[in-house]
Amino acid sequence: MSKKKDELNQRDTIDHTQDAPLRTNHGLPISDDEHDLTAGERGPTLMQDFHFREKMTHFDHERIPERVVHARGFGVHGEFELYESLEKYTKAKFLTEPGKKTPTFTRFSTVAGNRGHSDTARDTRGFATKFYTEEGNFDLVGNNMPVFFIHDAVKFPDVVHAVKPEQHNEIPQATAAHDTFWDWYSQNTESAHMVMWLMSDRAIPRSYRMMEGFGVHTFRLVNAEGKAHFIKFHWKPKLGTHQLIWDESQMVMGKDPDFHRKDIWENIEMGNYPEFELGLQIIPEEDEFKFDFDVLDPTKLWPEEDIPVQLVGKMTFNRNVDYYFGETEQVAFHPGHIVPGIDFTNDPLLQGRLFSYTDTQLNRFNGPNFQQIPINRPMCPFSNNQRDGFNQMYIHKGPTAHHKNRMNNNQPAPLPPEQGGYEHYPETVEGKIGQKRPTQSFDDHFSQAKMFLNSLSEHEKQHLFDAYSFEIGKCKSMDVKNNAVAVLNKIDRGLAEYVAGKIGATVPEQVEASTYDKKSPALGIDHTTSSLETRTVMVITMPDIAEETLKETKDKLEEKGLQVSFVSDKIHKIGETQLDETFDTVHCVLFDAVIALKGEEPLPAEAAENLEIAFKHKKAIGFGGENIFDMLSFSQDDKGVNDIEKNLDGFLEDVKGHRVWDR
Ligand code: HDE
Repeated sequence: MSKKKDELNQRDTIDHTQDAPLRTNHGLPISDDEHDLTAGERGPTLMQDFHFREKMTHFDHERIPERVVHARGFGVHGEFELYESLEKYTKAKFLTEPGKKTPTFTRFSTVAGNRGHSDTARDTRGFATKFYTEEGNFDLVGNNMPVFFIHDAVKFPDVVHAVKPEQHNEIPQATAAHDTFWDWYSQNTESAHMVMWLMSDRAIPRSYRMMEGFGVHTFRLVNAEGKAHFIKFHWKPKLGTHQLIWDESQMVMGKDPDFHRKDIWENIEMGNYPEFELGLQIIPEEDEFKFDFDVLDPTKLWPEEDIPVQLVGKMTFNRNVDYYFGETEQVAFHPGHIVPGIDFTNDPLLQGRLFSYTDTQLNRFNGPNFQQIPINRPMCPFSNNQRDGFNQMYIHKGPTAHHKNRMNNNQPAPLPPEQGGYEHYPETVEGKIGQKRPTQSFDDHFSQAKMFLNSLSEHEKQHLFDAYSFEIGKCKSMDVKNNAVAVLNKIDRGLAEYVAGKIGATVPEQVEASTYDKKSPALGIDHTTSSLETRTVMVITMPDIAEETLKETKDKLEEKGLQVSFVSDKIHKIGETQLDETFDTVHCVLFDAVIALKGEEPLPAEAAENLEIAFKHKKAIGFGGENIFDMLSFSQDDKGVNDIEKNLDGFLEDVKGHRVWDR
């Protein structure tokens, strides 16, 4: 075991892969780690067994409170590289030197479930990135949806209480499909737009590598001359944005609760580094009132067709964590961690977040020194007069800890803005104190919800209709169901009627649906890039298949970037080729496509089941060898079913298309 500085990150590490004697935390070598100290071989245990006491006490304290929201998460290291200087808009150094590389740490998360829940629950995904810049840490604490449930921070505890398991019985886990959430929804209709996103395919991503990220709030970029622009941050995945099917994601929750974290972990281990481009939407301050949405309202998005997303740099995830707890669990994000050249706006939700994040860390870490934990420390030098507190990690040398001192030449001294000291944007503010929002824009809860619906393809729309039916259908109270449908009636009559028909609710007589007919094609996900890269294929393999066929199939698929698993009824070798998995250890829901290679022997029932489910989930299906269709409800004439010996390209085309939607 050796204790040293990690060169890349200047972090303290202990390398447990090296040989080292077992010692207590105060350094004493231990000679027995298996038996408690007792008086006599069969006698009582002694209090003086300091090793037992230390080991057990440490174990008893191994957990810290899980995050009150976003408890389940997965972190990855990366690097951000800027394409071109943004000095026209900002003086932030990591955004003004073309080609500059900034280390990052990103934590993806689900919002509602507990830490031990499963990855593929229908939920918003957190997408929080810490940039370790030379001017301090900049945290972009975003989600995979561009809007939020509320516009006033004071309502956050209410919406979270409503979506979390109900207080009397702690049921249900990690889902909005219950009465308190839909009761919230019907009484707080500013959620109408965000809930559209939550009921859409965006809420069940195929992979953390295949979803967009959004900063949600409007921030300000401020350049060296003090000129400000309103901006929104976006992350665009190079692999495109892709979804699971709801039935499939429910099955994945059972078959592999770690589906998303495994997917990103394994791809980084294989060197398939996921890439996301950073995008900016920019509105000059003088255009603040030119739109039919309010730039300060986080329940509204800026349509990309009107305000294009400019791609300004790329983040590459290139390293997994060494220690989940030390890095992913202990990372502490804060939307208030900004650097010169980036500033806040008066978005009331953002302002509320600026309070909440430090407060929550005080609860998680039992004191203010969590910033000193390696994953949270800036990589640039830092110094101030803050001292002491629980778990102080540093030896602060010298007698002074007060600002305006002569004893230490007033060090550490503030830096004037010209030399890089942070200066708040001198916005002129005027107004009467009160608890009102601008009614025209903030009170329009349905136009953009309708725009979202207008912009989806037919099958995305159908998924959304079914998601509402599932979620509201899970409620027990007929009042709650009727009230929720009454809100849908204000967005779209067809949606309200469909859901009501499915769940036995009543549609209000009066049609009140929004007439907003604008579309924003960027809101659908069908058009996004799709590639074969890293797509996974389950190859069902019968024992009498020739080894040559296996090798050939694997080579051809891997050549195109696909990841191949041979699956059979038991682990065995065909020739020298080792089969990877069995029907017990994997299932078609964990793959993008399925191929069945059949010889003379009949297809086992498990193989038929996997093929049927893959077909139902609209996955590309390939076959080779003897007729596989005797036991199946579909045939080779169905869409997305290809003989890979005759038409491998057809199969690959279907895999690339993500799903065979028109099957
Ligand atoms: Fe958060 N949020 N949030 N949030 N949030 C937390 O902070 C909060 C909001 C987001 O991987 C908590 O450290 C309030 C919007 C992410 O560690 C807490 C409000 C967006 C993460 C908190 C919001 C987010 C959090 C819980 C409304 C998208 C996970 C643990 C005023 C822009 C970060 C923690 C990670 C976490 C409060 C709204 C994103 C309690 C009060 C909007 C990605 O402080």
